[in-house]
Amino acid sequence: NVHSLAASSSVKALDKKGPAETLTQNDILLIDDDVELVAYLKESLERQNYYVSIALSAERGLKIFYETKPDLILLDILLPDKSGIEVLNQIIGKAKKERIPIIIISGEYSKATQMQAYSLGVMDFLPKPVDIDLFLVLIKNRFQLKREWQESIIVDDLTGAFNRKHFNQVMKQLIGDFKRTNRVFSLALIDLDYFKNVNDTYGHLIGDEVLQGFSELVKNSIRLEDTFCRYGGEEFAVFLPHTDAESAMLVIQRIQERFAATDFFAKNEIFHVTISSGISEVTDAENIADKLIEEADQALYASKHAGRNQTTL
Ligand code: GH3
Ligand code: MG
Ligand code: MG
Ligand code: MG
Repeated sequence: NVHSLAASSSVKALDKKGPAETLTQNDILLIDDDVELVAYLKESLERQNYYVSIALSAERGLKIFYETKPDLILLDILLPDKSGIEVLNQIIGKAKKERIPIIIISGEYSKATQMQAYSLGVMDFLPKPVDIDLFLVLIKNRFQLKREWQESIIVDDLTGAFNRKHFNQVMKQLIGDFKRTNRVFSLALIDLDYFKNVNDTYGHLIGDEVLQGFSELVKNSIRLEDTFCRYGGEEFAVFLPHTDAESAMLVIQRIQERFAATDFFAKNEIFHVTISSGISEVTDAENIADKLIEEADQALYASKHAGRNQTTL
């Protein structure tokens, strides 16, 4: 398993992947029973490089929605099996939570219907016949807004830790500080031990709870000026400004011991999870980010290799 750690060698691989790649979004779900219009809209959208899934009924639309998680939804009101308002009622909660824009396109645009749709939280209601230019520019705007929103996110949903985007920002900022003031800072990389076993034994939801419990513990164990990030799966990082590696080691070891002593409950039993960590400290002004990450990664690897539940400097 030490091997798989090296293979997945976390940080560098993740570092290469810019936000643009993870933010790719062009999947549109079109729910409408007007076959001619559907064909025309699909063709127009695909010419703008969107990918369009088609549902000619409400039932089919709901199925695709739950299975594929589209980035934007176009919804007709008059559908053969049930009303678009009913569809809206079913999906609006999830759509709002995940910021999936829903645009109503309907030949039934009475005030009452529009009121219903807007009250449920729809932002756009386009009457039929559709003006294709207005339609395309509206969609472009909605995607733009969504992208801006996504780019503003710096906190991980599950754990409340900062995400990798923020990790990179903090790294940059600390390096800037170091170059100006020469004050030391440290980086700790933390990986949960045998976490796959936790999932396999107790299930993914319990695994999620362990990640949350761990994150709570870390947040309660570090100073305000320290930054706790999740940059993938069950791998975390802590930046400790104005802290040398020895002091950082004490902080992380305390977390390691407290976590190992934390009781988790599932399947009528108590179980424990441990962490392995690697610490590095900024030394000279060249290649700071790469060096810091590489050294911490190597130290983490050493912790794993030496049997886990430990911290290496
Ligand atoms: P090692 O001690 O070598 O780190 O072993 P490991 O089992 O922790 O390592 P491995 O990388 O093989 O497994 C990591 C697992 O973490 C696999 C993946 O399914 C799980 N995981 C990643 N993210 C999440 C998550 O958000 N929730 C849950 N429940 N599991 C996750
Ligand atoms: Mg219709
Ligand atoms: Mg891992
Ligand atoms: Mg692990």
